[in-house]
Amino acid sequence: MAADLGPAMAAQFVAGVRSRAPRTRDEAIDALVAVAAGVMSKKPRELNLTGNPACILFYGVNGAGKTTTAGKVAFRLREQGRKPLVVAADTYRAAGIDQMVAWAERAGVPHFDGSSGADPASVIYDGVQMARKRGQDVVIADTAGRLQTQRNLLEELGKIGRVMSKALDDQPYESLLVLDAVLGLTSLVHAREFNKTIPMTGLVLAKLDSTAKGGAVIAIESELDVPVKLAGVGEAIEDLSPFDPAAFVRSIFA
Ligand SMILES: Nc1nc2c(ncn2[C@@H]2O[C@H](COP(=O)(O)OP(=O)(O)O)[C@@H](O)[C@H]2O)c(=O)[nH]1
Ligand SMILES: [Mg+2]
Repeated sequence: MAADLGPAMAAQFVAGVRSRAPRTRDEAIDALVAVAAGVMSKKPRELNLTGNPACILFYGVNGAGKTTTAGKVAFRLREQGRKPLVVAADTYRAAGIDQMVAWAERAGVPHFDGSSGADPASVIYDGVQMARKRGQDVVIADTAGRLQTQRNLLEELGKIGRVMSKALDDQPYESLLVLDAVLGLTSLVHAREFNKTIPMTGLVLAKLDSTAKGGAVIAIESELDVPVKLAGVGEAIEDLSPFDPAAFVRSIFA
């Protein structure tokens, strides 16, 4: 656990718990929850879906869970009576588009597909126009995996963000970095670099059902002030959950 928190955050937890002088195990857990609440982001954890159309952009490293989460969110929003359009903008590989299309079909929502090799920013721009034309009120955009060390791919993501803002006449949209709970503190390095590239409004913590506990998000929230807004809790379409920081802290220290 301490490894996931990182040394600075772990020290802060130890000091914070000591100062509360817990006498029982339950009091110690309550103290951990209180310390976590003090360092984690206070921004709202609900998705802001007020735009016209509302947009949710997913990005992150390969295999983090972007496409799966986009499919789950499409399904959830459709169930809630929204009219999502999925935009398959992982144009880096043909399989990237196919995977998003398969999830959109599972979710029962329409999709707008980039062609293999197309400029993802243009695909997303066109997707927003398509959503307006068809009366779809939420755009869910999937993108190719990229590493924080791949300069050109990071620049491409920066451009995607700028084009998204332009397509939306500067209305806010959800810009979500998807993190794999299994990656531990490596995620902090990813989050720092992505956050410099595109205005980030939230995090998704995927694979929270795995043996990994994802404690690194506490350090990420503390340093960057971006809240985890969604958690992936399995591979099925309904395996998406809101993120409850207190429950999360209890589960990682239990
Ligand atoms: N157990 C579990 N597996 C997940 C979750 N989210 C994604 N995965 C799996 O992680 C792998 C990569 O997911 P994918 O969405 O393709 O990642 P992407 O490369 O970021 O688009 C797939 O095998 C998914 O089934 C989750 O919340 N829990
Ligand atoms: Mg993908």
